Amino acid sequence: MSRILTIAAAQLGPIQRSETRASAVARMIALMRQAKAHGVDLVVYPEAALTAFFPHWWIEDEAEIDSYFEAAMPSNETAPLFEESRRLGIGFHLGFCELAHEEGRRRRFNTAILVDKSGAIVGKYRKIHLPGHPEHRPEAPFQNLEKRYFETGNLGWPVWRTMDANIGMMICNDRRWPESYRVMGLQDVELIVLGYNTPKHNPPAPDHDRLGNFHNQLVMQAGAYQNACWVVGAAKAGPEAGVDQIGGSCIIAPTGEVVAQAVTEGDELVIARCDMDLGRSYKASTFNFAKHREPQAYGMIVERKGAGPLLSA
Ligand code: ING
Repeated sequence: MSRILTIAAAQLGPIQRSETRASAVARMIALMRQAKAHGVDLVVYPEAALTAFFPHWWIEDEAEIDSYFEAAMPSNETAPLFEESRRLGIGFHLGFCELAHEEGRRRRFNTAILVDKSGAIVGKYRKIHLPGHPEHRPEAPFQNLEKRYFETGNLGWPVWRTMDANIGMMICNDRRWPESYRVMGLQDVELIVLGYNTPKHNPPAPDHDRLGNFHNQLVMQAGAYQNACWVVGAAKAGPEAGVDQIGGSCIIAPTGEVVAQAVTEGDELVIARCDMDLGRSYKASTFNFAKHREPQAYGMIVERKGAGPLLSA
């Protein structure tokens, strides 16, 4: 009996600074209802899907910063999404900015949750690779201040058994780092879901801009193939609060092939039937980790943060 999950990457167009959470949630519910008509089991929404991506601008007022965070999940504004999930019997992934109170202090994370078909939160992940810079760069056309507004995620990369599959999460910049996939690959992950906000222009490296969509797919295809798992990426796309962001939401098979992708930069469902057993032949041969990996040779990957002296020196 094959384990088919029909999955939708629910790409969102821009959420402007003036747009309310209620409006964003209404857009997401509309996509969830469309997904139901296609027999979808799991809907993947983007990173920071409730508001404009505020790390793109410098904010000093603490209350204004907190206004982009969720102090509860679900909250009054997001409860309708959970209720619709339960009513339709559809699970979902949601990226949002989490305000937590742990170890006696207020803590801010770039977070994602996995919700099952009963509307219950199965798992939570907090973004580990925070790109950009903590300081204000007034000369740049926009900022990327995730290192200022968020703490590094402290939950690792867990994998959960739900919907009869091993499902894990990462967030945006995590997808560019092979370690993110491999930690989950070593837990026999079968599906990784992620959201992203990726500007078309990268101020510190404008010569990379022409390759934005290529790099987006390259890293997810590599991660999928090298860990024999499905990867689903959902963009917050289009011109948002003065920053133009790539779309390119897609569903990638354990073969490394892109099986479905977005063709707009707005709200768009990208749907595919995903056989959770498709990675088995790779995990039994090419990527049989237990048989072929050589961890004793990999020490440098964990011991060093940045590049260091040549082993041959
Ligand atoms: N955004 C971007 C990302 O990793 C970025 C940062 C943009 C990196 C362009 C490289 C090039 O997709 C987030 N939110 O991580």
